[in-house]
Amino acid sequence: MRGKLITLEGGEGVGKSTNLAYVRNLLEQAGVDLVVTREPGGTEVAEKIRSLLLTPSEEPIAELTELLLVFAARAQHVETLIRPALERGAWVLCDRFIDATYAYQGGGRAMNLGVIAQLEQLVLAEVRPDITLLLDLPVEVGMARARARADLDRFEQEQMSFFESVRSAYLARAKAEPNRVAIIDAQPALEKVQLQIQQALQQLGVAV
Ligand code: Z5A
Repeated sequence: MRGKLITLEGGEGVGKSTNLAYVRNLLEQAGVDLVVTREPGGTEVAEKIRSLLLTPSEEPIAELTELLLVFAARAQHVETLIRPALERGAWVLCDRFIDATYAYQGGGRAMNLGVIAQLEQLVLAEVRPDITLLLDLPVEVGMARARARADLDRFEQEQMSFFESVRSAYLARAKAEPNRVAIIDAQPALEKVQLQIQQALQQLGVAV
């Protein structure tokens, strides 16, 4: 039987890395054969593209270049890692995926959603997330957490209005697909966030 693709999404500082470890642990305890990966990245070549995307450079990266790099990394990731894993029945837990493109390039950069949809169809074909956990947080809270954690990458150096657009685009995706996307309030203490994650996975039919 084909495996499930579970994705974790959200803006800056929402706690994706922290909660990815929690979801991984829940699924492994449930005996799931699990592949854990991330975007952009997840394979040797895609990780090289990630580094191009995240490292601040003197030469600005044009918006279209950024979009195509995101999808180039994804094409490599889907072809060589995600689809083969799903086809052999493994589950894939991915830190960011297609919703991030609609949020960052579609929302943050205001790029044409029709173009994104065409690239989505070309690159993903039949591969779509079964379940998405959207960690949601007011932008100023997330930015304060991100700033306290480490140096800011190329995206994290954007203006607040960029992140407000990212957040709105994510919430619009969740509203459009409530059976796939669970909104998790990422503001309370970690235990409360993780309780919501556990409940969402149960409600979405993932037995843990
Ligand atoms: N990008 C794109 O533009 N288009 C695309 O299609 C894709 C990606 C796929 C890389 O993402 C960038 O790529 C991303 C968009 C772009 N933009 N950026 N930046 P990334 O996922 O690798 O980068 P990230 O957003 O920095 O993710 P992260 O490392 O998982 O960070 P995080 O969500 O902030 O998680 P964290 O490090 O676990 O948490 C942040 C801090 O908050 C940390 O100190 C925690 O201890 C703390 N924390 C977590 N939860 C709590 C609670 N509940 N209370 C208090 N403090 C907490």
